[in-house]
Amino acid sequence: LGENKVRAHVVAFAFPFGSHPTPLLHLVQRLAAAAPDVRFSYFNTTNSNQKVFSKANLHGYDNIKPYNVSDGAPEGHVSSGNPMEAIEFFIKATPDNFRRRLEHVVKETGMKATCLLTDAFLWFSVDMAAELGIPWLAFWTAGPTPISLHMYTDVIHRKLEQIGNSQNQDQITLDFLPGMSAIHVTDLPQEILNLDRPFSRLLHNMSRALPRAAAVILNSFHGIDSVVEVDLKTKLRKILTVGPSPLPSPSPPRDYENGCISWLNNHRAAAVVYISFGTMLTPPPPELAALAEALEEKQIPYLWSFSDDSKRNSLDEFFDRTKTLGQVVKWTPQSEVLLHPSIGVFVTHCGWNSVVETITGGVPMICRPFFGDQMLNRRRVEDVWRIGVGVGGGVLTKSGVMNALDVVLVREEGKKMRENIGRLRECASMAVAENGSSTENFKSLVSLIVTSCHQ
Ligand code: U2F
Repeated sequence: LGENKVRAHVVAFAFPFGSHPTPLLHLVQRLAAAAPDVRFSYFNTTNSNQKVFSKANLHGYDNIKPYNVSDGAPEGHVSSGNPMEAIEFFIKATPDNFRRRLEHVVKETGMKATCLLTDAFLWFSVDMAAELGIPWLAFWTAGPTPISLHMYTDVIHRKLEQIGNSQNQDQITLDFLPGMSAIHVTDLPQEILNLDRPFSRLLHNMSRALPRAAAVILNSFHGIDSVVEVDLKTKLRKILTVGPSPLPSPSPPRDYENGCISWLNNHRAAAVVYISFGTMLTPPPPELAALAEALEEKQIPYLWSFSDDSKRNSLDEFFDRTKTLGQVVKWTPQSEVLLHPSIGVFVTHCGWNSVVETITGGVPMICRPFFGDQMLNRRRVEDVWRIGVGVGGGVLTKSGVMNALDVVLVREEGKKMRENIGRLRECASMAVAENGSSTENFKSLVSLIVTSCHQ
């Protein structure tokens, strides 16, 4: 990168937990390819940078530079294994960790930041950007429903106070909010219901800061939640849906790592169950056992992404017995897996990236949500878009999984789900086609970034 040609300097701040840093890096990669003479500095904690960059391929992206910031954990601290502990240490370290690194980078490169592109969670960026006189671009890694509900946190609290204990919480829907009549109070994330914890306060502060962002970017597409999208437009200065994001193509192909794509090639169309619970959680052992028993009893081929070694022991015998039936791997090239014709159903926790990837692949879901926005996504999937099914009682049981597998793979309802997902997939491909809404929004984003150096 010829420094004297560089016009703008985009500084990206990652939220270093779960899958958050990866979609931000993908967005930075897309932007870096579209604007080769803009410099991108990507800030993330040391640990998370190591993980993200070991999977990413930055070959050819000379205009992206990673930088480490402190994760806030006290020196020598031994983790309790509770992810909230690490999140709270990190929150305490912000914004100073990012601010100090930014000062170093500006000194080292002689280039002022011309724009902050940060995970929306890092709401303090709005003040930092204002101090620097540059725009804040907030990247929301989940769907339109949860961001809208965060913006309505105060309204929801007032309404729930009014209702008091007079009604069974199970029965109360959010029909007083635009596009939310299908959502139940019991689907709401704890971070909206209970504002006592530092992480909830972070998200509450975010909801108040977002209207000041120059733009809010979503890995979503026009038409998936139209009423919510229209309503969000009245609250935010600019909303740019830019998904589904094409992944920067890896080289060498990731399949070389464990051969799961070649394994899928040997299976009939829509015959295989794909299982993954994302980057942050593994179901408790009794649920894992129930899922395994259902697969074995039904003799359904499976591809299982299982990265938590501490919980894998309990299934060792099952994996051994079913070696010819299924494959268990630590990591799959998931978006490619979901595009493979042999996949018939996806057992998922309903993380937003998984939902978008499965829509792109046209694969219906069996949903076992755990926390955050996952229950909201499950509700849309099952009751609104009708492209998947939950499991009876909300937890994985042998009979519940067997029934859900029948619904999706054998019964008429499954066929209907595939038709419905086909329609959403069509919306997604229209959005990313030439002149499609996501394509045009992405161009607006590039232009915001390129012109940020003239402000
Ligand atoms: C948090 O979600 P997660 O990171 O747990 O789950 P996803 O949003 O579904 O993202 C998982 C990503 O990891 C990829 C997969 C997704 O892009 O393709 N992956 C893979 O490539 N190979 C594998 O073997 C397994 C996964 C949070 F918990 C959710 O509630 C939020 O919705 C989400 C977004 O904010 O972040």
